[in-house]
Amino acid sequence: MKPKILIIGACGQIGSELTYKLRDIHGKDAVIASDINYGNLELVNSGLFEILDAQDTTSLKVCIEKYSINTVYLMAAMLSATGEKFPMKAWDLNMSTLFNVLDLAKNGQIKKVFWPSSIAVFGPTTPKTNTPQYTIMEPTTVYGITKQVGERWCEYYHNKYGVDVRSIRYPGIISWKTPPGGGTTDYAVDIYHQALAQNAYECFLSENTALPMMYMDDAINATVQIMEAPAEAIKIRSSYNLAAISFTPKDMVASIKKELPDFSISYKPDFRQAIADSWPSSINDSEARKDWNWEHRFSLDAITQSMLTNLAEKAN
Ligand code: AKB
Repeated sequence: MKPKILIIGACGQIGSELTYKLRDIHGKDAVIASDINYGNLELVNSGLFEILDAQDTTSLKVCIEKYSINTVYLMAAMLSATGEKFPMKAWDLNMSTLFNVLDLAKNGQIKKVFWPSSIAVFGPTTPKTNTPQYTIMEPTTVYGITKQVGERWCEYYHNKYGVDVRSIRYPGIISWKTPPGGGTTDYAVDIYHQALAQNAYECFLSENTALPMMYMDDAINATVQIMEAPAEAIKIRSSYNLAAISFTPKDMVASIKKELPDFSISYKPDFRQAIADSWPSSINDSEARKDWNWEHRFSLDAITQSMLTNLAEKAN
């Protein structure tokens, strides 16, 4: 099957880079980017783009038919920090878009779905280090609840209706092209922007808060890899644990200081500290490594070098 791809939420942090990567692989005309508004003009102007509210079943169906789409990447979601401010909006957005896409797949209108889950599916009762694939999951954020419930529904649609849906539990993602929005792990991107702008940063998490993180290049490779794997290789149809590295704000400071020795940080934890404290500090992703050969490439120092170089070039 030659993929004809729709990316929902293409203006966002991961959606934008996924759009560029999938166009490189499958050709410009095979990938239609969509979002609820023109949130990222560079992306909008880079190829086929549709304004689309994926909560609206009819609009989604019309777009799928217009372009004969067979593969959907559903990247639109309200993340953990914003979700706590607008709990019902987060629930409605995250769940209704998933059901709309899963139902189109159930009815045979699309053949393959990618839906991202998150480390937010875990909660304070989950084993905190080297968190296994199968374990206690009692998320305490609305975002985490939507991702956990969503995983159950993905597995259900696969088992009951044969829907080819694939998913990974993203850790915090670090990138320079498009900023993240509304997440608890966003500090790990902001810190590089502020390091270049003013050689200082006020961090909203405490210095020893360890969280699982990953560079965007690794996250995009994982996404492409799981979608390209043969269906028989995908043994888990809820969502795969996925890991690269884990670090604290203090570790980041040490890494940045290797490039910018005068960089300084202060700590002012806010409501996001409680969210971070409820999540694992490291993840066991042996199932992904075994089933579809996942391997990460970027270390913290490699991320720091790439972020500082690319952000500095972008600013000039
Ligand atoms: C967030 O912080 O909410 C996201 C995530 C870990 O899913 N980056």
